[in-house]
Amino acid sequence: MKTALENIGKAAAEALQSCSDPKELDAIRVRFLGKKGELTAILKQMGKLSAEERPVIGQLANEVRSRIESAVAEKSAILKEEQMSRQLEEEHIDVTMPGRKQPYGKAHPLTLVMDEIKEIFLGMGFDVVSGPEVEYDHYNFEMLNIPKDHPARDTQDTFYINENIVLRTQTSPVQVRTMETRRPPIRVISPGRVYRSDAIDATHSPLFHQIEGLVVDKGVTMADLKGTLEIFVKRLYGEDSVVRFRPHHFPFTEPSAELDVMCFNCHGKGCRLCKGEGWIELLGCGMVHPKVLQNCDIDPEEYSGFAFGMGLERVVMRRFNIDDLRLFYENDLRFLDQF
Ligand code: 2NM
Repeated sequence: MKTALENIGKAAAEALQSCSDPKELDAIRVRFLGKKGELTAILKQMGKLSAEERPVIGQLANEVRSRIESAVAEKSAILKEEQMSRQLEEEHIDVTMPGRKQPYGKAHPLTLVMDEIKEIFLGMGFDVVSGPEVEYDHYNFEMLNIPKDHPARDTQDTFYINENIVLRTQTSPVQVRTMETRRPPIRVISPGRVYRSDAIDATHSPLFHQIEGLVVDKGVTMADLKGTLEIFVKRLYGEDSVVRFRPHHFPFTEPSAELDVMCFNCHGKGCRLCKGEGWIELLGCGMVHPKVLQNCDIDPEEYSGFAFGMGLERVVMRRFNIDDLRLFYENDLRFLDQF
């Protein structure tokens, strides 16, 4: 029995020696010290011993037990410490390491040119106004003197939400709202997204951007329109730009015109850029129709105004020599990085 106890002590010491993780340590503890463990099994046989042997073996058994217990406790402390230093090593942060570089984002080409155009008009005393993209038929058409049977109202062009509500096809409804809520003098531009039910190709998109402008005051004339827009074009395309006004028709202006810029590539001779025309169409404009003023409760006998509208995409495409407008909406960084 003495030998058996000594063997248990040795076996426990060896097992602890090679033990390297807390689970294994627990198994060792149970194996040697547990209720069904090896030491208990031996002690259960104590009854068979003689009265002289019993205290000797009893003492030895207690010694072996406490040796194993303290060895287990010691090992447990060592393992905990190892675990802690491993964790510290893993979670170690090198505060001297350089940060990961975050590339700067940049403004979209449409935003760049839009900001430039806004800046030009702000410099001439215009306010920038905005309004809803989901708009009442009333503001998008009715108030602008676009009658029910006008081709511009055709479902081919307009996205209808329901009978009375559309996605705005131009930003003019914003100007109507401005005329309703402000009294002259009014000088505003309304840049923003507009929607038309077009098939997508290199020059058409169901979503594009417009900048429209409006001036209403006493004594505003076609000369103010021409002067303002000529200054705008020279600030946008350079002081040596040449413009011309061609008669046109819009339901919301009378008279109406389109403004062309002389082709800066061929100076009017005709080339690929201007498709042989020598001139590039830039915007539509005109004197606000008396009916439109009246609709907004502005007396056309007392006040007059001019308005204009242009598409942003075409201006940006010419500026950066971009041949496909779909590039604006694809968010491909290889494209966007170039501006
Ligand atoms: C254009 C062309 C001509 C225009 C008219 C108005 C309003 F609300 F005052 F009547 N806003 N914008 C206008 C005039 C827009 O776009 C080609």
